[in-house]
Amino acid sequence: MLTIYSDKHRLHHGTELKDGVLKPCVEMPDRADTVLARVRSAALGEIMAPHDYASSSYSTVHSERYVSFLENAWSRWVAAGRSHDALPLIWPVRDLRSDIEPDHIDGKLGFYAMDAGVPITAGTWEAVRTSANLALTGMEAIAGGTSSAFALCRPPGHHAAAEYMGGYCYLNNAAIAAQGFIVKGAKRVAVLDVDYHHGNGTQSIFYDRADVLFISLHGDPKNSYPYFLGHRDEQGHGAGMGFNHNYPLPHGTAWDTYSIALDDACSKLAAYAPDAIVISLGVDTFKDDPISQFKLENQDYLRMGAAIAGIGKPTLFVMEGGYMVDDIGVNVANVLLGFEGRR
Ligand code: OKP
Ligand code: ZN
Repeated sequence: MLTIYSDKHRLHHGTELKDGVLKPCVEMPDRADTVLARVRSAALGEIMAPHDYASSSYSTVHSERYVSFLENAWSRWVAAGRSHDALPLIWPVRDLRSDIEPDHIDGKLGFYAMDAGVPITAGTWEAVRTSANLALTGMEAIAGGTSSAFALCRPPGHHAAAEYMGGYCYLNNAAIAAQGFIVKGAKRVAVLDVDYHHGNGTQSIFYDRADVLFISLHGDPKNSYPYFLGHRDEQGHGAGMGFNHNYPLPHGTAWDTYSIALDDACSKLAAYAPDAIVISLGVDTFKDDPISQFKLENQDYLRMGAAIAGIGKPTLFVMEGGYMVDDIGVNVANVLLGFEGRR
Protein backbone atom coordinates (compact mmCIF):
# COMPACT_ATOMS: atom_id res chain seq x y z
CA MET A 1 0.00 0.00 0.00
CA LEU A 2 1.12 3.52 -0.79
CA THR A 3 1.94 5.67 2.28
CA ILE A 4 2.05 9.47 2.17
CA TYR A 5 4.28 11.04 4.85
CA SER A 6 6.15 14.23 5.74
CA ASP A 7 8.60 15.08 8.55
CA LYS A 8 6.84 18.43 8.96
CA HIS A 9 4.55 16.95 11.63
CA ARG A 10 7.52 17.48 14.02
CA LEU A 11 6.96 21.25 13.79
CA HIS A 12 3.90 20.75 16.00
CA HIS A 13 4.33 19.69 19.62
CA GLY A 14 2.46 21.54 22.31
CA THR A 15 0.92 21.50 25.75
CA GLU A 16 -2.66 20.72 26.80
CA LEU A 17 -4.65 21.34 29.97
CA LYS A 18 -5.19 17.79 31.28
CA ASP A 19 -6.30 16.62 34.71
CA GLY A 20 -6.04 20.23 35.87
CA VAL A 21 -2.39 20.49 34.84
CA LEU A 22 -0.56 21.88 31.79
CA LYS A 23 1.32 18.94 30.28
CA PRO A 24 2.93 18.00 26.94
CA CYS A 25 0.12 16.75 24.66
CA VAL A 26 -0.21 12.96 24.50
CA GLU A 27 -0.60 13.69 20.78
CA MET A 28 3.19 13.91 20.24
CA PRO A 29 5.71 13.56 17.38
CA ASP A 30 6.90 10.10 18.49
CA ARG A 31 3.52 8.74 17.40
CA ALA A 32 4.06 9.35 13.71
CA ASP A 33 7.70 8.28 13.93
CA THR A 34 6.65 4.89 15.38
CA VAL A 35 4.04 4.37 12.69
CA LEU A 36 6.50 5.28 9.93
CA ALA A 37 9.11 2.88 11.33
CA ARG A 38 6.57 0.05 11.25
CA VAL A 39 5.40 0.93 7.74
CA ARG A 40 9.05 0.51 6.72
CA SER A 41 9.82 -2.67 8.67
CA ALA A 42 6.60 -4.36 7.52
CA ALA A 43 7.54 -3.46 3.90
CA LEU A 44 4.07 -2.04 3.37
CA GLY A 45 5.08 -0.35 0.12
CA GLU A 46 6.19 2.94 -1.39
CA ILE A 47 6.42 6.05 0.85
CA MET A 48 5.88 9.36 -0.94
CA ALA A 49 5.93 13.05 0.04
CA PRO A 50 2.73 15.14 -0.14
CA HIS A 51 1.95 17.61 -2.89
CA ASP A 52 1.48 21.24 -1.89
CA TYR A 53 -2.02 22.77 -1.99
CA ALA A 54 -3.28 26.32 -1.53
CA SER A 55 -5.15 27.22 1.68
CA SER A 56 -8.32 27.52 -0.42
CA SER A 57 -8.25 23.68 -0.77
CA TYR A 58 -9.29 23.46 2.90
CA SER A 59 -12.19 25.91 2.51
CA THR A 60 -14.15 23.13 0.81
CA VAL A 61 -15.14 21.96 4.31
CA HIS A 62 -13.91 24.79 6.59
CA SER A 63 -14.93 28.46 6.44
CA GLU A 64 -12.41 30.87 4.95
CA ARG A 65 -12.36 32.96 8.13
CA TYR A 66 -11.51 29.84 10.21
CA VAL A 67 -8.65 28.83 7.89
CA SER A 68 -7.33 32.37 8.02
CA PHE A 69 -7.60 32.34 11.85
CA LEU A 70 -5.45 29.17 11.96
CA GLU A 71 -2.95 30.68 9.56
CA ASN A 72 -2.52 33.89 11.60
CA ALA A 73 -3.19 32.82 15.21
CA TRP A 74 0.45 32.41 16.23
CA SER A 75 1.54 35.84 14.93
CA ARG A 76 -1.47 37.48 16.64
CA TRP A 77 -0.54 35.70 19.88
CA VAL A 78 3.08 36.88 19.65
CA ALA A 79 1.89 40.42 18.82
CA ALA A 80 -0.12 40.33 22.09
CA GLY A 81 3.20 39.76 23.90
CA ARG A 82 2.91 36.02 24.58
CA SER A 83 5.59 33.39 24.02
CA HIS A 84 4.18 30.12 25.40
CA ASP A 85 1.68 27.96 23.44
CA ALA A 86 -1.60 29.70 22.57
CA LEU A 87 -4.57 27.98 24.26
CA PRO A 88 -8.23 29.06 24.51
CA LEU A 89 -9.65 29.84 27.93
CA ILE A 90 -13.15 31.20 27.27
CA TRP A 91 -15.93 29.80 25.10
CA PRO A 92 -19.24 31.20 23.77
CA VAL A 93 -21.47 28.56 25.42
CA ARG A 94 -25.29 28.67 25.18
CA ASP A 95 -26.63 32.23 25.62
CA LEU A 96 -23.29 33.99 25.10
CA ARG A 97 -23.03 35.51 21.60
CA SER A 98 -21.32 33.62 18.83
CA ASP A 99 -22.55 35.85 15.99
CA ILE A 100 -19.75 38.41 16.39
CA GLU A 101 -16.13 37.29 15.95
CA PRO A 102 -13.89 39.00 18.54
CA ASP A 103 -10.90 41.02 17.32
CA HIS A 104 -8.62 40.10 20.24
CA ILE A 105 -6.69 36.84 19.90
CA ASP A 106 -7.94 35.61 23.31
CA GLY A 107 -11.52 35.98 22.11
CA LYS A 108 -10.76 34.43 18.71
CA LEU A 109 -9.16 31.35 20.32
CA GLY A 110 -12.33 30.58 22.29
CA PHE A 111 -14.56 31.45 19.35
CA TYR A 112 -12.80 28.87 17.15
CA ALA A 113 -12.18 26.09 19.72
CA MET A 114 -14.19 23.45 21.56
CA ASP A 115 -11.61 22.68 24.29
CA ALA A 116 -8.13 23.40 25.67
CA GLY A 117 -6.49 20.48 23.86
CA VAL A 118 -5.47 22.47 20.79
CA PRO A 119 -2.25 24.39 21.42
CA ILE A 120 -1.03 26.70 18.67
CA THR A 121 2.74 27.08 18.46
CA ALA A 122 5.14 28.67 15.96
CA GLY A 123 5.16 25.52 13.78
CA THR A 124 1.54 24.47 14.17
CA TRP A 125 0.11 25.91 10.95
CA GLU A 126 2.86 24.41 8.76
CA ALA A 127 2.33 20.98 10.36
CA VAL A 128 -1.46 21.29 10.16
CA ARG A 129 -1.57 22.25 6.48
CA THR A 130 0.94 19.53 5.62
CA SER A 131 -1.23 16.98 7.44
CA ALA A 132 -4.23 17.99 5.29
CA ASN A 133 -1.99 17.87 2.20
CA LEU A 134 -1.12 14.23 3.00
CA ALA A 135 -4.83 13.34 2.92
CA LEU A 136 -5.39 15.30 -0.31
CA THR A 137 -2.40 13.59 -1.94
CA GLY A 138 -3.76 10.17 -0.96
CA MET A 139 -7.20 11.15 -2.27
CA GLU A 140 -5.70 12.19 -5.62
CA ALA A 141 -3.76 8.92 -5.91
CA ILE A 142 -6.98 6.95 -5.40
CA ALA A 143 -9.03 9.20 -7.70
CA GLY A 144 -6.30 8.47 -10.26
CA GLY A 145 -6.78 4.71 -9.99
CA THR A 146 -4.69 3.51 -7.01
CA SER A 147 -6.85 1.07 -5.03
CA SER A 148 -5.77 2.09 -1.52
CA ALA A 149 -3.48 4.53 0.28
CA PHE A 150 -2.47 5.51 3.79
CA ALA A 151 -2.11 9.21 4.72
CA LEU A 152 0.10 9.25 7.82
CA CYS A 153 -1.51 12.42 9.14
CA ARG A 154 -0.35 14.25 12.25
CA PRO A 155 -1.93 16.27 13.79
CA PRO A 156 -5.20 14.34 13.48
CA GLY A 157 -8.43 15.91 12.21
CA HIS A 158 -11.76 14.29 13.06
CA HIS A 159 -12.74 16.60 15.95
CA ALA A 160 -12.31 19.72 13.77
CA ALA A 161 -15.56 21.03 12.24
CA ALA A 162 -16.27 23.76 9.70
CA GLU A 163 -15.40 26.51 12.20
CA TYR A 164 -13.71 25.01 15.22
CA MET A 165 -10.69 23.06 16.38
CA GLY A 166 -10.62 20.63 19.32
CA GLY A 167 -9.08 17.43 20.68
CA TYR A 168 -5.66 17.90 19.00
CA CYS A 169 -7.41 18.54 15.65
CA TYR A 170 -7.24 21.73 13.52
CA LEU A 171 -8.12 20.87 9.92
CA ASN A 172 -10.34 17.83 9.29
CA ASN A 173 -8.03 15.80 7.06
CA ALA A 174 -10.55 12.97 6.44
CA ALA A 175 -13.38 15.39 5.59
CA ILE A 176 -11.13 17.42 3.27
CA ALA A 177 -10.24 14.18 1.45
CA ALA A 178 -13.88 13.00 1.31
CA GLN A 179 -14.96 16.33 -0.16
CA GLY A 180 -11.99 16.10 -2.54
CA PHE A 181 -13.43 12.86 -3.98
CA ILE A 182 -16.78 14.63 -4.52
CA VAL A 183 -15.06 17.56 -6.25
CA LYS A 184 -13.33 15.04 -8.52
CA GLY A 185 -16.69 13.59 -9.54
CA ALA A 186 -17.55 10.88 -7.00
CA LYS A 187 -21.33 10.54 -6.58
CA ARG A 188 -21.12 9.01 -3.10
CA VAL A 189 -18.31 8.83 -0.53
CA ALA A 190 -18.39 7.11 2.85
CA VAL A 191 -16.35 7.93 5.95
CA LEU A 192 -15.90 5.16 8.52
CA ASP A 193 -14.43 6.45 11.79
CA VAL A 194 -12.90 3.72 13.98
CA ASP A 195 -11.03 6.06 16.35
CA TYR A 196 -12.01 5.54 20.01
CA HIS A 197 -13.45 9.08 20.12
CA HIS A 198 -16.54 10.13 18.19
CA GLY A 199 -15.65 12.07 15.02
CA ASN A 200 -17.82 15.05 15.91
CA GLY A 201 -16.18 17.33 13.35
CA THR A 202 -16.72 14.97 10.42
CA GLN A 203 -20.31 14.27 11.49
CA SER A 204 -21.01 18.00 11.76
CA ILE A 205 -19.50 18.80 8.35
CA PHE A 206 -21.60 16.22 6.47
CA TYR A 207 -24.69 16.07 8.72
CA ASP A 208 -27.17 17.51 6.20
CA ARG A 209 -25.78 15.71 3.15
CA ALA A 210 -26.73 12.44 1.47
CA ASP A 211 -23.63 12.26 -0.74
CA VAL A 212 -21.27 11.61 2.18
CA LEU A 213 -22.24 8.80 4.55
CA PHE A 214 -20.67 9.05 8.01
CA ILE A 215 -20.41 6.04 10.34
CA SER A 216 -18.57 6.10 13.68
CA LEU A 217 -17.80 3.43 16.30
CA HIS A 218 -16.68 5.01 19.56
CA GLY A 219 -16.80 5.23 23.33
CA ASP A 220 -20.30 6.28 24.46
CA PRO A 221 -20.21 10.09 24.83
CA LYS A 222 -21.99 9.77 28.18
CA ASN A 223 -18.62 8.62 29.52
CA SER A 224 -16.07 9.54 26.86
CA TYR A 225 -14.68 12.61 25.12
CA PRO A 226 -16.11 14.57 23.22
CA TYR A 227 -19.15 14.15 25.56
CA PHE A 228 -21.42 16.48 23.57
CA LEU A 229 -21.95 14.55 20.31
CA GLY A 230 -21.95 10.93 19.11
CA HIS A 231 -25.23 9.54 20.43
CA ARG A 232 -27.18 6.86 18.56
CA ASP A 233 -30.15 9.13 17.80
CA GLU A 234 -28.00 11.45 15.63
CA GLN A 235 -29.01 10.14 12.20
CA GLY A 236 -28.62 13.18 9.94
CA HIS A 237 -30.69 16.22 9.05
CA GLY A 238 -32.70 17.30 6.00
CA ALA A 239 -31.36 15.64 2.85
CA GLY A 240 -28.79 13.96 5.11
CA MET A 241 -31.40 12.15 7.23
CA GLY A 242 -30.41 8.47 7.44
CA PHE A 243 -26.82 9.12 6.27
CA ASN A 244 -25.24 9.38 9.73
CA HIS A 245 -24.82 6.36 12.00
CA ASN A 246 -23.28 6.27 15.45
CA TYR A 247 -22.34 3.15 17.39
CA PRO A 248 -21.64 4.31 20.97
CA LEU A 249 -20.04 1.43 22.89
CA PRO A 250 -19.37 1.02 26.63
CA HIS A 251 -16.06 1.15 28.48
CA GLY A 252 -14.37 -2.24 28.34
CA THR A 253 -15.57 -3.11 24.83
CA ALA A 254 -13.40 -5.92 23.37
CA TRP A 255 -13.33 -7.52 19.91
CA ASP A 256 -16.33 -9.83 20.53
CA THR A 257 -18.68 -6.84 20.94
CA TYR A 258 -16.75 -4.43 18.73
CA SER A 259 -16.79 -6.79 15.73
CA ILE A 260 -20.61 -7.06 15.82
CA ALA A 261 -20.89 -3.27 15.48
CA LEU A 262 -18.12 -3.21 12.85
CA ASP A 263 -19.84 -5.90 10.74
CA ASP A 264 -23.11 -3.96 10.92
CA ALA A 265 -21.30 -0.77 9.87
CA CYS A 266 -19.59 -2.61 6.98
CA SER A 267 -22.97 -3.90 5.70
CA LYS A 268 -24.31 -0.35 5.70
CA LEU A 269 -21.19 0.84 3.89
CA ALA A 270 -21.50 -1.86 1.22
CA ALA A 271 -25.24 -1.15 0.75
CA TYR A 272 -24.47 2.55 0.19
CA ALA A 273 -22.21 1.54 -2.75
CA PRO A 274 -19.78 4.46 -2.38
CA ASP A 275 -17.26 5.36 -5.10
CA ALA A 276 -14.60 5.65 -2.36
CA ILE A 277 -14.23 5.08 1.37
CA VAL A 278 -12.22 7.20 3.81
CA ILE A 279 -11.24 5.49 7.06
CA SER A 280 -10.56 7.73 10.05
CA LEU A 281 -7.98 5.33 11.47
CA GLY A 282 -7.45 5.80 15.19
CA VAL A 283 -5.94 2.92 17.13
CA ASP A 284 -6.75 4.35 20.57
CA THR A 285 -9.22 1.44 20.84
CA PHE A 286 -6.16 -0.58 22.00
CA LYS A 287 -6.32 -2.19 25.46
CA ASP A 288 -3.30 -0.25 26.79
CA ASP A 289 -4.18 3.16 25.35
CA PRO A 290 -3.52 5.74 28.11
CA ILE A 291 -6.60 7.92 27.47
CA SER A 292 -9.19 5.42 26.16
CA GLN A 293 -11.30 2.55 27.49
CA PHE A 294 -11.67 -0.24 24.90
CA LYS A 295 -9.87 -3.58 24.97
CA LEU A 296 -8.77 -4.41 21.42
CA GLU A 297 -5.59 -6.49 21.06
CA ASN A 298 -2.78 -6.30 18.47
CA GLN A 299 -4.22 -9.16 16.37
CA ASP A 300 -7.71 -7.63 16.30
CA TYR A 301 -6.43 -4.88 13.99
CA LEU A 302 -5.66 -7.48 11.29
CA ARG A 303 -9.33 -8.52 11.48
CA MET A 304 -10.44 -4.90 11.33
CA GLY A 305 -8.46 -4.40 8.11
CA ALA A 306 -9.91 -7.59 6.60
CA ALA A 307 -13.47 -6.47 7.44
CA ILE A 308 -12.87 -3.12 5.70
CA ALA A 309 -11.38 -4.88 2.66
CA GLY A 310 -14.58 -6.94 2.48
CA ILE A 311 -16.50 -3.83 1.41
CA GLY A 312 -14.43 -3.96 -1.77
CA LYS A 313 -14.08 -0.24 -2.55
CA PRO A 314 -11.12 2.13 -3.17
CA THR A 315 -10.04 3.05 0.35
CA LEU A 316 -8.06 5.95 1.82
CA PHE A 317 -6.81 5.42 5.37
CA VAL A 318 -6.27 8.67 7.27
CA MET A 319 -4.35 8.54 10.57
CA GLU A 320 -6.26 9.89 13.60
CA GLY A 321 -5.55 8.97 17.26
CA GLY A 322 -3.71 6.25 19.19
CA TYR A 323 -1.52 7.17 22.16
CA MET A 324 0.16 3.96 23.35
CA VAL A 325 3.25 4.90 21.38
CA ASP A 326 4.92 1.47 21.71
CA ASP A 327 2.02 -0.27 19.95
CA ILE A 328 0.53 2.19 17.49
CA GLY A 329 2.98 1.23 14.74
CA VAL A 330 2.05 -2.44 15.02
CA ASN A 331 -1.67 -1.74 15.32
CA VAL A 332 -1.85 0.66 12.37
CA ALA A 333 0.27 -1.61 10.17
CA ASN A 334 -1.91 -4.57 11.18
CA VAL A 335 -5.03 -2.79 9.87
CA LEU A 336 -3.27 -2.06 6.57
CA LEU A 337 -1.78 -5.57 6.29
CA GLY A 338 -5.14 -7.12 7.20
CA PHE A 339 -6.75 -5.00 4.49
CA GLU A 340 -4.26 -6.37 1.98
CA GLY A 341 -4.80 -9.95 3.13
CA ARG A 342 -1.21 -10.14 4.46
CA ARG A 343 0.05 -10.85 7.97
C1 OKP B 1 -8.24 12.93 19.91
B1 OKP B 1 -8.46 11.76 18.96
C2 OKP B 1 -8.59 18.75 26.47
C3 OKP B 1 -8.51 17.58 25.54
C4 OKP B 1 -8.98 16.30 26.22
C5 OKP B 1 -9.11 14.94 24.29
C6 OKP B 1 -8.82 13.64 23.62
C7 OKP B 1 -8.80 13.87 22.14
C8 OKP B 1 -8.59 12.62 21.34
N1 OKP B 1 -7.35 18.99 27.13
N2 OKP B 1 -8.51 15.12 25.54
O1 OKP B 1 -9.80 11.41 18.77
O2 OKP B 1 -7.71 10.59 19.26
ZN1 ZN C 1 -9.26 9.33 19.51
